[in-house]
Amino acid sequence: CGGRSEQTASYSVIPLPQEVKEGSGEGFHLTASTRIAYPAGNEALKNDAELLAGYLRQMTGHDLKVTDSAPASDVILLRDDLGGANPEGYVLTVGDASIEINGSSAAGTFYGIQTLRKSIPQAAQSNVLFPPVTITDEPRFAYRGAHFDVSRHFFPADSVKSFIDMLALHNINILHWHLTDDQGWRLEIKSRPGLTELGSKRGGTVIGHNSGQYDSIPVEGFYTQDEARDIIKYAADRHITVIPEIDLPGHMLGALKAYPYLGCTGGPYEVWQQWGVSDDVLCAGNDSTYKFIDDVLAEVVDIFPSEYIHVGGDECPKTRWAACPKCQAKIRELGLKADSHGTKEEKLQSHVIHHASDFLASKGRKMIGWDEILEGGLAPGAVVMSWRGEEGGKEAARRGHDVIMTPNSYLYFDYYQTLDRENEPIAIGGYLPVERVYSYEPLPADLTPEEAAHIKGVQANLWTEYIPTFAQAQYMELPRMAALAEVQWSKAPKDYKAFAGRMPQMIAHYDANGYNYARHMFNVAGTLTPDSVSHAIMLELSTVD
Ligand code: NAG
Repeated sequence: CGGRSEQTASYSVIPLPQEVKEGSGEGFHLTASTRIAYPAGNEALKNDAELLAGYLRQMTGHDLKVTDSAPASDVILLRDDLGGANPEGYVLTVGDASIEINGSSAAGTFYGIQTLRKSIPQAAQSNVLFPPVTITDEPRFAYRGAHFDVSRHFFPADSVKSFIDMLALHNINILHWHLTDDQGWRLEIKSRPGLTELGSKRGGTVIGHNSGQYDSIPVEGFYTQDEARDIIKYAADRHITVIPEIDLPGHMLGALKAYPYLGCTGGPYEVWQQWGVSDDVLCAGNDSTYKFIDDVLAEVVDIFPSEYIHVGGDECPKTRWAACPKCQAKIRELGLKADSHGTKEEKLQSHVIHHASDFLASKGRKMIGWDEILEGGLAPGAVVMSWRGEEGGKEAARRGHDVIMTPNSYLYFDYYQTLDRENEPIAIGGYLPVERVYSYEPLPADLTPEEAAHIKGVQANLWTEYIPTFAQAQYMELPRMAALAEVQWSKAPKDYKAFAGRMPQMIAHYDANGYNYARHMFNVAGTLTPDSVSHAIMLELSTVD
């Protein structure tokens, strides 16, 4: 085998495939002469084949040839004609002469590729023996999301692509891209140039937990529409859909800075240098606000091909609206009354969200919002993202709406990973060790099967108030993203010890990619340590690579 050593693959990967059946025979020897073949004319599989070649180069040093004329042996064969109800399902068969990955669609093939790639235990200049096997696999949930806040801190396009690579490694198929907030507007909107000219810049950032002191270090940055399209394509090539979020009517200081007439008081407003919930929000009594929403969403829909567009809806205080003559006039004009569904200001928020939803529907799109969109009445067909626990999600499911579960107590990756406050980088608060993420069960036991069918999936969120660098974003994501992946994908009963045992091989992939991760979550053998282990021990272990 060309004088190279040979490592043996292990199918104990993350997320755990649904069924792994040992085959007979010797297995497949991957060497420099192995070919990767795709059906002639199949562009999607050609792209998948090239990605596979890249992954294999990274783990073995071999630069395998990609071809559309399949040799009889020594070949990794990609197909997408498996059939089957789940478009993301695949069968991976390893024999002596070939490996075949057949998906129900190119996406299914891509997940078979991920499994194959992750079965290589370490990055080395080596051949690989893949033991004979048949793996039959498909995801538990169709929506497997990860959210990335690029407003509180800006991350350049290359970092977003690296984030997308991390998602691919974890079989995640949705990037929820949080593009706007009080601390910065990050997407070019041609009809409103002020959004990025003024709204994407702040003069500094509060030090620590809203200490009242500021660092005076400017933070700025935004994505041009071309850059956004390039990122969407990069994600699509990895079978990932980008869902943009324009957070409204609260969390809007970025926009108010540029267009103060959109606020109830008329401003002036500043791009916020601190964290939390601002009283200043879009004025819901002003016709220009509705025009603004339409104009922004029109461009968003033009850039992003996703079926769903996220319009936020979270944390919109009603103080300004209660005192604003225009908002009160609007409430009268619409005949909004307080009732068991909410106050009249909450009804007004519901009116704004209905407006956005109707606009998106007119463009053939559907709306997602945070669970606050339940207040004052849900827009028809709205998808609810349940973040303040699961209650909002359960209520929405009972009313027949689709739901994405992202309860903060299990899936907010901006929370601390350990109890060690001295040596962990500063975080927003909370305590969310990887074991707790792993323990999350997205289908609440008290829903009927019909209601539970509305829970379309699971997502973890990365808010970046306390995450100024991409290396730290990786640190907060990893290894928790591995636990998330198993919650999203695997149907097998949970077994944390077994999961921890599969982690070292995953870490080899983190290392091969140069990802930063929370090393002190692992002991020398690479097994996850319970957080009760004293920090002294963890620190000592973290120095062992
Ligand atoms: C919430 C806010 C978010 C903030 C995060 C921090 C949602 C939907 N809203 O207060 O803006 O960054 O928590 O954990 O999460």
